[in-house]
Amino acid sequence: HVTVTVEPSLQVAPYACQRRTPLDHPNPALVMALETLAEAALFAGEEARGLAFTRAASVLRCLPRALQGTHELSGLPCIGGHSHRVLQEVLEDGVCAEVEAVKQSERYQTMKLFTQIFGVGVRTADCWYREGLRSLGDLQSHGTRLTRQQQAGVECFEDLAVPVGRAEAEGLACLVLDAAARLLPSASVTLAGGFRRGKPHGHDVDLLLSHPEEGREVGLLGPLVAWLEEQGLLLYQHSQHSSYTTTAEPSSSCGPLDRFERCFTILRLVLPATGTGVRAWRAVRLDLVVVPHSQLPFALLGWTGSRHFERELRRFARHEREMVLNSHGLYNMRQGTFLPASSEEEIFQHLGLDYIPPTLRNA
Ligand code: 8DG
Ligand code: MN
Ligand code: MN
Repeated sequence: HVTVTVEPSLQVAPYACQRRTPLDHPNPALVMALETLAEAALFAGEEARGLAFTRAASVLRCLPRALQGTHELSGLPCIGGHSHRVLQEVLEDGVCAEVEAVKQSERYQTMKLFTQIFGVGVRTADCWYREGLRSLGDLQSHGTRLTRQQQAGVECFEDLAVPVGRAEAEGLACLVLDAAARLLPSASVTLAGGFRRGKPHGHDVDLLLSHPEEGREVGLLGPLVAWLEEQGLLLYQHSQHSSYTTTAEPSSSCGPLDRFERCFTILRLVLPATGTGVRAWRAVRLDLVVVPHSQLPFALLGWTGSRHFERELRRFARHEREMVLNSHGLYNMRQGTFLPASSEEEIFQHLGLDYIPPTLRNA
């Protein structure tokens, strides 16, 4: 007799914040193809097209098994005609000609290089590309004017291209916690960003500083940064003051930017002892964000990512709940009130969403 196994049909909710998306998933080639096109669209300044590819890629990221064929795509949300063709080609031929052409193109490779520089966004990279610049060497030989931040980014480029390991990130979190607790007893430090989602590597280290007593966190960052400087650990820093006011109209339209006091740094990460003649440190990016205790669950949710998961949470809040979510709070537009929360779980409850733990937010 014959045994026929029928794979259960794939069910995917429309918003990424309604889905459980682990770090490792069974469709890496398909996801990579779509994410390359998403990136290329952003490099071309076509944000809507980029978002469409990102949404399609995110749907594939959450599938529990490998996609069997394009017949399975019909029930899935967010897969447009273009994404459909790309997926079909990768399923049938292993690669998609359009994706391969993008990856080979001078434009894509140069934009990828330039936007990887700390302090360089798509617009700056695009200007440089149109001026004919193609390499870091070109920036120097053409005497391109760089901001202090970009200058530091170019100087540390090779170091910053090396991924930060989890142990290194946790080491930095401990270093910052020790220093913060000496300056302010009971200060807390939380490792957010990709590491909180379970990623083994990251392009930077994102730390949230707080204190269990509201208001005590004020004035911590300056002395902390000064201490790092005294230790000779600071290669670059720029700070921003808090610009948060409760009277300001809540907004989720300003992208991932929030109004916390923060410091963007490049730190000298001291490496374990090695042989003679080997440099004993490496430059790494560290973001420090100061958060009042009452806003900590919102900041934690906002700074854990992924960026797409955050964007979807905010879109869900606005369009499905008439609420505004950002890293400071959750605002109910119908009632005209802020909804406080003492944990991430409570924020999901307010939104009427099943709780998604950090390791399943890799949308
Ligand atoms: P990686 O470093 O491992 O490459 O990935 P990641 O940790 O997920 O990316 P990230 O670029 O470090 O961003 C981490 C999260 O922090 C992401 O969800 C977006 C968020 N984030 C910023 N900047 C800001 C900001 O200014 N305000 C808020 N609220 N969030 C921000 O990166
Ligand atoms: Mn990060
Ligand atoms: Mn960051």
